[in-house]
This record gives sequence, C-alpha cells and structure tokens, in this order.
Amino acid sequence: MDLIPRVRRGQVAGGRAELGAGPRLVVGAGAEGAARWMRTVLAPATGVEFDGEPDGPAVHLAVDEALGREAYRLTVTPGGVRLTGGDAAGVFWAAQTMRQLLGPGAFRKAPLPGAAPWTLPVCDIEDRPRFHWRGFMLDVARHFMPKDGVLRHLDLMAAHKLNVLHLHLTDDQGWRPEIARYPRLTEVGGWRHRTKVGLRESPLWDERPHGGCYSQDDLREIVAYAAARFITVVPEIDIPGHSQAAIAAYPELGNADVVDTAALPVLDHWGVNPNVLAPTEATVRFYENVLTELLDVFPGTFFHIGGDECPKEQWRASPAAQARIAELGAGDEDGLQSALIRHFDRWLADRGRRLIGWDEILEGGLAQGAAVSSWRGYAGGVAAARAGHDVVMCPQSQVYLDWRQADGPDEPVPISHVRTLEDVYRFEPVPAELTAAEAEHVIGTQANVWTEVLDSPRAVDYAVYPRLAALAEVAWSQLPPPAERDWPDFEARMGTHYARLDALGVEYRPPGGPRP
Ligand code: TNX
Repeated sequence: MDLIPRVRRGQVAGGRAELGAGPRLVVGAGAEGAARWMRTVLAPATGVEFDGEPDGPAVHLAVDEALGREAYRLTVTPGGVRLTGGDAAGVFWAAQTMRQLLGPGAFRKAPLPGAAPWTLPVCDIEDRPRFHWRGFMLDVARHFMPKDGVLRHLDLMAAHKLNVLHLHLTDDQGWRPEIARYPRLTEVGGWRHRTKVGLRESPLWDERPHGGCYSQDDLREIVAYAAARFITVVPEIDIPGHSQAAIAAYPELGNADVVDTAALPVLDHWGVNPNVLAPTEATVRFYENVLTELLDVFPGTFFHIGGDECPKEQWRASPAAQARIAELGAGDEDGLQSALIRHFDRWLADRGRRLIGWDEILEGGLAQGAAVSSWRGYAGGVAAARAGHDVVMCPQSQVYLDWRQADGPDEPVPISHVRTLEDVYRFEPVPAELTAAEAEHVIGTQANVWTEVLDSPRAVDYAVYPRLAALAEVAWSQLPPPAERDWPDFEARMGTHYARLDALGVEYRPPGGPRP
C-alpha cells in the first residue's frame, strides 16, 4: 500500500474495490469536516462525485470516540468503504489515507483522461498518531511567502498528517502580520531595500526591494483553511531579539540611549543581530497591543514568543535597561529577559493561552506554564521536560530543513551540515535519558525551515521535500529506535510517494540529486 506515514496496523486481503462514479457519502455526526474535504478536494481531483443514489455504493464516515484522539479505522470491502475516526480529526486522517490508497492521480487538481475507474485495495487499517504536535515551521519573515503559498503548504501538510503550522512571522529582516494600531510595522517593517545573496561571508547584495505582508483577513483565511484540515496555526512574534524590522518602523522600541535607532533599516543580511528591543515598560505595552490584535486572529492555545538569540550588549550599556533591572530586581540581563518572558507567560495565561518559546527562555528561569521548542540540540528540551514543562523537540542538527541535503557542486547554497532524508528518518524526538514520566512532556516534534537563502517557493520546496515526509513518519508512526529503523522499507514506500508529490506539483529534491 506504500502508505506514508506508515500505519500502525494494516491488512490487505487481496483484490480491489471499485469506488464507482458516484458513491454517496453517509456522514455521521462529527464527521462533517472530512466529508467537506472529500467534496471540495477529493471530488475535483478524481472526478468522483460523492452524491450517488441512496441504494448505490457508499462511503461511510463516522466518529466512534472509543478509538481515541486522532485515531481512525479504515475498512474497504467489495461492498463499500468505511472511515471511522476517534474524533473529527481522525476521520479526516482516514480520508488522507484513502487518498493515498486511490493512487498518485488522486493528488492532482483535476483527473487525467482515463483516470477512472478509481479503485481501492480491499483492506482493514487501524492507525493512530504517536504525537499530537506534528509540526512544520515556516519562516515567512526572511523571505515572504505569498498567502497562496502558505495555503498550499497547508494542503501538503494535511497529506502528510501534520497538524501544527508554526508561522515565524517577524524577524530582523521583515515584519509580516498587519497590526491595525501600528501600521508602520508592515508599511516600513515589511520591506527591505536589498538582500544579501548567499552565505554570511558573501559580499553580494541583490540591490532590489523585497517584502510583503498578510492582512488580518489573510491570516484569518489561513487559520480557517488550516482548521478545515485539522491543522492549528501557531503564530510567532519573536522578542526581544530578532526584532530590527519592528525597530526600523518604530525606533523607540530599540535601545535609543545606546544606538541611533532612528537610523536602523530593516536588516538586509543574516546572523545574530545586536539591535534588540529595549526592555522597557513602553516596549511591553506595545507588544501587549500587538498580541491583543493577534489573539483575535489566532484562536489556538499556543502563542510563540521567540526568545532566541538575544545578545545582551546593548542592555549592558543602556542606563534605561539597567534601571529596569534594578526596578524589577532581575539581577542581570538574563534575569531581565526571563522577567520579560514571565510577564508574557502570565499575560497569555490570563487570556486562556499558553506561551511557547525557543529554548533560550530557560535561561534565567522559565516561566511557569511555558512550553519550549528545543532547537539547540536536546539539552534544553531535556531540562525543560525534567522541570515539568512541555517540549516540542526540533534539534537543529536533525530537523532544520534549511541545512543542505548533499555536498555536490549543483546543490543550492550549502547551509551548515549535510542532513539527508535518511538522517531525518532516523531522528528520535524522545531522548533515551528521559524517564517515562518525563517523556510524557515531549508533546511532539516539528521540522523548521529558515528562509535566509530560500528566496522562492521553489527553493523552499527543494529544502522541505522529501525530508518533511520523513519527519511526518517520525511524528505519526510508532517506529523502533533509530538504529533499528527499516530505512529500505521507507525508501521503497517513498518510490510511490514521489509520484504523489509529482502530482501535487512539489519541486522536491529528487533522490539522485538536483534536477539538471
Ligand atoms: C538560528 S533556530 C535561528 C534562526 C536562524 C537559524 C538558521 C532559531 C530559534 N534561531 O534565526 O534562521 O538559526 O539555521
């Protein structure tokens, strides 16, 4: 059946069942979401209308809570198809499996001539995810991804049973979400005049403007499109580092007593940047106002507040920052960052939300309800889990999809170390050193794609696929420890999966290397 991600249990009886031109959908309570997706996505892809006669063949969609969260059972008999989910999401994941069973052609936007009749193998599948946070982080700050591109990634995620889109919305090089109260964030902070080409040591700039933003309606549309695919969008507003685009728009947000913040442009090159936010009361109020608008747009529980790579030199030199350290009794600069994160942890908790941040938020003491994205390896995640905090494991050495996939001269800009499809397949999100109780705090995993040198949707596709398919299997399937993973089996299933990606129009890295 060549399913990706691999299912928990699947039995093939032999023989195929024909779907027919017009099976009717029999939709039980709670299964309407999957039914809507079948009518709006699967029907145009296959030409199969799901509006057949009452006595004709049927596809049954139902919820049976006994199966459990996100779990499903899919049975195909010569007489019909039955998709049962433990919840609405489970039925939807069953529909995704059904699409794979129909064949690569079912991943197109319209059927090829002669594609019908569509058939399914007679089978019985029981499946459920290992983690409920199966994520993909897309950096739309370094290079803007137009809205349609984001929607397309949501479709690709759904096909891989991924359910969290972490949108890195702001950074030194760009501010993307419209904030009504502070229009300069996107008007000024959304554009840079030029961009450094290639790696840090490159002396070249492209000498043309780059930018873009999402209106709040665009973001609401992204959230709704994601929700229709049982995907939650986790927005990230990165503070107090990675904030120069905001400072370019509103210079008072920077450490104006140390540097001429009015002269700071939206950053046009890459790396860790010393121009960070001023840790003042006024900055805190500003970001509370920003978050207030965004909480209305993003209904999910988690809000990502960044917290990574905040050099403290300006705070050390700034009388205003030092006064704030004294006022708060924060001790030192790390304590001040910690106090800032604690403030937003409480602020979000008061509004029924939870804070998540990069593992630097552990420094100086972690806010009580905060969750951690462990990126600098496993250590931050291990420490956080031991202290009872929830963790999303995304160590850069394993699942940073901007890292290069091979060493050949034809590869795109060679970021960091080589990480192959097999390396990602052998990634284990739960370190063996955690006890079972501690491991419960690893709520999931995600792959991150940073877009400093990924300047087009094609370049992003090349970096992300096929490796995100391996991450999806790691996040969904119950796999043995890394050394015992059946890589040849995965590779063989990928043979079919490439045909699905082709039908979807994904410009993945072919197994043999870059296309000529
Ligand atoms: C570190 S990962 C960063 C990003 C860069 C990335 C490049 C993280 C939280 N911060 O700002 O884009 O490295 O791989």
